Amino acid sequence: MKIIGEKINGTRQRVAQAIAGRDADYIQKLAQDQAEAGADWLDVNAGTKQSNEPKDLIWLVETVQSVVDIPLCLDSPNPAALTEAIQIVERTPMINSISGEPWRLDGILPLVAKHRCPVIALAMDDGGIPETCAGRIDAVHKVMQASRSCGVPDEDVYIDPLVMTLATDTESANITLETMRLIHAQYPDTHMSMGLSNISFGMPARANINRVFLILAVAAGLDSAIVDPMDRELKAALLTTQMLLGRDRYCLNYTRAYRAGLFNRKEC
Ligand code: THG
Repeated sequence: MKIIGEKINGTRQRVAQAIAGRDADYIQKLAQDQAEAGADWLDVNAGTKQSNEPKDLIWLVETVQSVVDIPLCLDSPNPAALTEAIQIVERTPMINSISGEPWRLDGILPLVAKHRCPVIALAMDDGGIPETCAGRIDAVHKVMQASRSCGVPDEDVYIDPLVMTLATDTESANITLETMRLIHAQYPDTHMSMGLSNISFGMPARANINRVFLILAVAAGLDSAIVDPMDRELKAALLTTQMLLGRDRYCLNYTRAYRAGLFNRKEC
């Protein structure tokens, strides 16, 4: 299971402030904490208006990669911002994201093919986010047809079934999980990723919802996610799930984490 750290996201108010005020210390602490917690990639999302985005994203990339050596996940729909950011990254980044929207496929897929980056592909198209599984799978077909025709191997594609908050639709987790099962059956060589914390926007006790949803999603085929890597209980739940599903040889990861104190209540 690959973890993408979610914290450096300009839609979070404190991060938006830090970007606007060029507060490198605040961003660098978020980067170091997530890297130490074991993140495989760090999501960087400038969250700003299109005109500011390239320079804000460049500043974030430079600020983050001067203190950590894990790769970045460049989170932007904007081909111009991604094109600039990819010139200055020190390690091959993940691109977040493409979708079935032609302007994103045309603007971003050539970058992905040229730099051989892993890429997140959203299950949506120019009609927006489909409400049904069938609509989301249709969008995935469009993206996969385009990525294959650009020579991007399926193994480099992380399909995102899309997670909407339960607060506005109590079926939203079911729709995401069913979409995942269909994707897993039809595109077995791709990976699957999601923005886990979206599920709990506007709800109380968010960490609890995120944690249980992660377990259900892993059972449905999720092998990567944008999450809070510092949530120790989330990590404990994940290790336990992987072990129960037979994905932890000799229970090594679980027992190692136990010895390292992950399940120690005091420290949770
Ligand atoms: N798919 C893809 N990329 C994405 C999303 C997605 N990028 C952005 C977003 N959705 C995923 N990232 C976040 C980041 C933070 C939160 C939710 C999604 C969030 N954080 C809370 C906060 O900041 O206060 C609480 C969580 C916490 O305590 O850390 O809500 O769907 N491809």
